[in-house]
Amino acid sequence: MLPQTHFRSVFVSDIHLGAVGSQTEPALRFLESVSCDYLYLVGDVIDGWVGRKDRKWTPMGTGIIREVLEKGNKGTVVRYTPGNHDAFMRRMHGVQLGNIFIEHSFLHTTADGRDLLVVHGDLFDRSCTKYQPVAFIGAWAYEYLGMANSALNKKRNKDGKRPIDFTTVTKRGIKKFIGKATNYEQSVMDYARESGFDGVVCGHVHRPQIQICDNGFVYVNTGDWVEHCTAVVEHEDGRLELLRFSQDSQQEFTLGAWEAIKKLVSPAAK
Ligand SMILES: [Mn+2]
Repeated sequence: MLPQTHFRSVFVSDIHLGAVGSQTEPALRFLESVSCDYLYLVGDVIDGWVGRKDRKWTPMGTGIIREVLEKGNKGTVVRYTPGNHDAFMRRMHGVQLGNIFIEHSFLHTTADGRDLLVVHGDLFDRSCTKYQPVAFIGAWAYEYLGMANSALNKKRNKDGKRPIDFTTVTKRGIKKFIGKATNYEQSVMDYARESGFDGVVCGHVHRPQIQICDNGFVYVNTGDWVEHCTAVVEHEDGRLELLRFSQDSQQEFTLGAWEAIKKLVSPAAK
């Protein structure tokens, strides 16, 4: 077995297993090379949209599923928030299979105490929502974000903080966040910030990014395994780092082959 590097958390999304163009082998190599306390599958991991002709499930795809199951068996908490390409998995929200949890969204608290909303993010993409009536979007948003929201309120309650009225923020506000913001990133950030999170981890748009805003709010996009081959890791001290698989080193994979395309040092603890 390859030597594994340990991180507190690993976030991956948009592997699009089964789709032509999925860089399944580098994704598998990456997952095999890391161990972690928390593994977040941030949606579009399996691509259920692919038609018969284009179908391209490979043994590597099976390898990824097996690797995820194995990590779960060894004690990693696996949290899977399905996306629009693996929306069939959304029917299983609330299901726990061993150490694998399937929910629409999660609250992840970093080692340095930041509360992050983890969600695939297609809800905030106007091209996915523009033909839907407001009432539908509101109901969808409420269910979709409910798990992370109630987890945040439970935590705030424990910390002696006032609960956040998510019904108002989510049901009435979602159209505002989706409709008025200039872009996807801004919509996601506006929603998460107004909902009391300290940051958001999403995927969906295949634009890997770590961005720290003025008030320390952090926007994290895990990128994808079609074009970029990226993942985000959380170190033991809560630092988040975006990693990219280097094309040149696909033959002999080691963690040294990762090019840290942006390193994020956490802002001072709250
Ligand atoms: Mn998506």
